[in-house]
Amino acid sequence: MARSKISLIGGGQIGGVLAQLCALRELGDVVLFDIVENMPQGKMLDIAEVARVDQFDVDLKGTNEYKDIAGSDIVIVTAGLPRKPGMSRDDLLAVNAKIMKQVSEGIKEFAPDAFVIIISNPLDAMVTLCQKVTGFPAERVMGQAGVLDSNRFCTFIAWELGVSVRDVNAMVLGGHGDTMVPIVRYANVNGVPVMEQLVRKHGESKAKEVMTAMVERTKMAGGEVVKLLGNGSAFYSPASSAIAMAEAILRDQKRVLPVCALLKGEFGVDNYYVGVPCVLGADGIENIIEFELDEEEQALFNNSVAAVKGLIDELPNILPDMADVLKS
Ligand code: TXD
Repeated sequence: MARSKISLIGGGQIGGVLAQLCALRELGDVVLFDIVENMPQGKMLDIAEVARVDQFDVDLKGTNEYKDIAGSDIVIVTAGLPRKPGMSRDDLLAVNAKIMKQVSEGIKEFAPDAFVIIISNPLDAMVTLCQKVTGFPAERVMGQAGVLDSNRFCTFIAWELGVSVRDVNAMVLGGHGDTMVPIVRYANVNGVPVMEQLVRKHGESKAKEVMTAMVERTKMAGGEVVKLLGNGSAFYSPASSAIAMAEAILRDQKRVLPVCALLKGEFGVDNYYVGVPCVLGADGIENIIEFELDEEEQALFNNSVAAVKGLIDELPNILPDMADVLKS
């Protein structure tokens, strides 16, 4: 069987980790594209030169030319600026929208059959823009945010309860911004509700406080890393999260993961990209798993969708030549 081909657009912090993870897991041959000359070639040479130690057999290529992404099964996009301390993801809209337009045109021309996973921020707006520019079917264009945000929530729960994070299930829905919605009601440790464990540990009122603190930390977790790093944003965790999505598609795993997907009426939202639980397999987003939100969750979800809408509404001002496509 021929190897899969994965192209990574953006060879910075996340792009480099993505390339290494693809190689370590032998997901397929990898192309790393960046506009900076020599840098992607250098990173791929560096990774290739440890193939014997790490025991992988895949071809690795760094490039500055879009033609090298031809025949890709999956394209993962990290091109764009990361935040600096004090910035919100939304502050990146104007500069990253211009980059995303260029990148999407490259993908459309050279990898028209690929699945596309966007990582660049502000995530939901960047996925929307990529889908509009490429015109690819929505099940082939998606964003990574929820896998990471949910994993952050699971991590804080595991630390609080002193259990393995592998046994924690908790999801974060909505847009990948300060309004994201950690779903408390369904958070569980191998089926046992987290809230019940917190009440047993702390008593009713303290349990709520502890949960609220974990929810708030989850929402601000990206900023916490940005502040500590001082320069740039999280890169190991978004890379691993996107690899889980790519692997689910390439190996037809039917994983249920929170994915930034185009909603067509699900959760009461029409024609916007936001994070919801999806089945990922060989056909990309094969199903959106809808479930009943309670009144408070739905209100928080709607608020998050409204924040995404606000960004989408700004796109035609940033890209006036795209106004018609963006309205379609
Ligand atoms: O979970 C998530 N979705 C995220 C997203 C979590 C953390 C960070 N997230 C966002 O990913 C972050 O806000 C940024 O928008 C992207 C990429 O973050 P990274 O840390 O990898 O940024 P770098 O190191 O600056 O790398 C970006 C690369 C850099 O090498 C540039 O030269 C390149 O993008 N770049 C381009 N590549 C191709 N084409 C164009 N036009 C281009 N412009 C810049």
